[in-house]
Amino acid sequence: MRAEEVVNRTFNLFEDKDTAQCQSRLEELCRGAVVLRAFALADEAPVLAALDEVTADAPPRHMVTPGGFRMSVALTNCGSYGWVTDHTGYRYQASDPDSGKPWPRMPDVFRKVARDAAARAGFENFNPDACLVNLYQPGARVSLHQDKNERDFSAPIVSVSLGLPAVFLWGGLRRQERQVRVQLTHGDVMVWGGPARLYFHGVRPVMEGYHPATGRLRINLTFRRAR
Ligand code: MD3
Ligand code: FE
Repeated sequence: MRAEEVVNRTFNLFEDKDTAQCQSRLEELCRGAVVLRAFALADEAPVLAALDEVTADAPPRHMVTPGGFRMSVALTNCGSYGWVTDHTGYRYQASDPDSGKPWPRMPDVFRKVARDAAARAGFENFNPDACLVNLYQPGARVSLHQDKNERDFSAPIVSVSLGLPAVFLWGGLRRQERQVRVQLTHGDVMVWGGPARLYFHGVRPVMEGYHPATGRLRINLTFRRAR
């Protein structure tokens, strides 16, 4: 699908917002990319409790990109593998580079939300082995990139947004393609796979604010099959 078609289809969907919301709040951005509005709210309390345990075991930290830039997002991981970056490159590894310990195990409620969201979007039997936890303080952003450090691209990616809202940038297979902006709020879940799996994406700087669940933070849980 060409970028212009993606944009047109997206705008048509937005014009048709009432219809989209009636279909249990599932919005299809393009083939393979779905937003499930408020999907994680049913499990909000256990998700937040489990998140506290993960961040207590493996505290979020600012990593450095291979180019030498300190990321504005602080990150940690849970599951068998964690995504890390340093001056040598991006990769998945089984241990936390700060502590040398294995990452905390993936909480059952995380796995369940990710699996159920993937199934709702049409990807049955999603079995993530990695959960990246991104913490955004006001001003933090993620520049346009592709997720391509995973071994095989047949599994989808599931992303849970918590706390402060953010504007998500949704591009195409080429960096130059124009981007659609999607507002993501507390409890929204996005699922990408198939033809959308390698789309460029990013996050605009998070605005100052306060959310009862997370305080002055946006938190994103990104579930992937890494190995
Ligand atoms: C779009 N995180 O950690 S959601 C990332 O909100 C990342 O913290 C953002 O991009 C965040 O890599 C965006 C995750 C996401 C993951 C995979 C995608 C968005 C995607 C693959 C294709 C298109
Ligand atoms: Fe990404």
